[in-house]
Amino acid sequence: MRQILFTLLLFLISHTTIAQMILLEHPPKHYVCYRTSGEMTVDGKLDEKEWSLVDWTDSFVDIEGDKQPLPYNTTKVKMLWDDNYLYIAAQLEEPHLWATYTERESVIFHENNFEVFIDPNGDTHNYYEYEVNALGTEWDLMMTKPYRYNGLPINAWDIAGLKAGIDLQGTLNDPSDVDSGWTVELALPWKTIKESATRGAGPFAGNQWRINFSRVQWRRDIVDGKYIKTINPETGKSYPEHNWVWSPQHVIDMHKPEYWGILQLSGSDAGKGSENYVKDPDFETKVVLRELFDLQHQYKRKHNKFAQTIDELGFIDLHFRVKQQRKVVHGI
Ligand SMILES: [Ca+2]
Ligand SMILES: [Ca+2]
Ligand SMILES: [Ca+2]
Ligand SMILES: [Ca+2]
Repeated sequence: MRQILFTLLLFLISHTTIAQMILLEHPPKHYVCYRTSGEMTVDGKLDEKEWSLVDWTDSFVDIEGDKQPLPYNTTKVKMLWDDNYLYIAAQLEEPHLWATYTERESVIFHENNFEVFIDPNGDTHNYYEYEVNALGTEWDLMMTKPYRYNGLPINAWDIAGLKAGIDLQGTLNDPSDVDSGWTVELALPWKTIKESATRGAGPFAGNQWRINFSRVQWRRDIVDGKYIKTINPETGKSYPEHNWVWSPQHVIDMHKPEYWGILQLSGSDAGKGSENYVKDPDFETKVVLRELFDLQHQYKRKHNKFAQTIDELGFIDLHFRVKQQRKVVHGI
């Protein structure tokens, strides 16, 4: 039944503008997150034994995936969890450490930063965003929905109880030398971040949450011993920023949670056994349904109402095609 539903949906949608469908060919990345039983000191230094027991993610790629060149600085992440926290460690290679924002809730991505996006129940609504720079200045917010569905950013929302540590491997805002990079270590309390999980469910082994990481990187020049954003002589303005991410979004938009990676919580302790990633058997069906959801919203923007029939969404020869598809699927 599951396969038939998927095949039918795929067929219905196969001749429309295909946005989400790229996920069928390029599924989101995934990470199996093991438990830590040790004391984690959230100071940006990844010298806890538990960190050495778990793998890094793949290095980040451009937000648009293989349409763009690979980033010129490496970024990667590790994760661990216990009953109280989700721990995240990020290593950002950076020859020129640069950060000036010191005010909490600044728009941190106007400078170089590291970002975390979490959607506990994967429904693409009620999700969190966290940004931090090399000074440890933070911006955290909750989104009711993605911006394209008129979602609201709730900046007053904070990750209550968050612990964050930054460690610099070099000198900040000093272009006279070449730095190695910076590390970010975070402990996000489940008590806070589980609030928008389905029925507020806490973490449990086998649970899967949607998560992605982004690094914003600006082109920079050194003028009079200081960093400035590189100006495009054709526009007189700075070049657009690079967006480097763990799981590619395929478009320049982090606010598509359906493209984010998948975090699977393991019941095993780090270094003791390994667990396979378990793919959601409904993954493909959800991709197709989200495409229909997007098409409906596109239709609404144009016509100020949702389509009442599938034909209105552009499936002109639907009945013929469904009939043909039944022949293929059922032989009738
Ligand atoms: Ca530490
Ligand atoms: Ca959600
Ligand atoms: Ca906030
Ligand atoms: Ca430096």
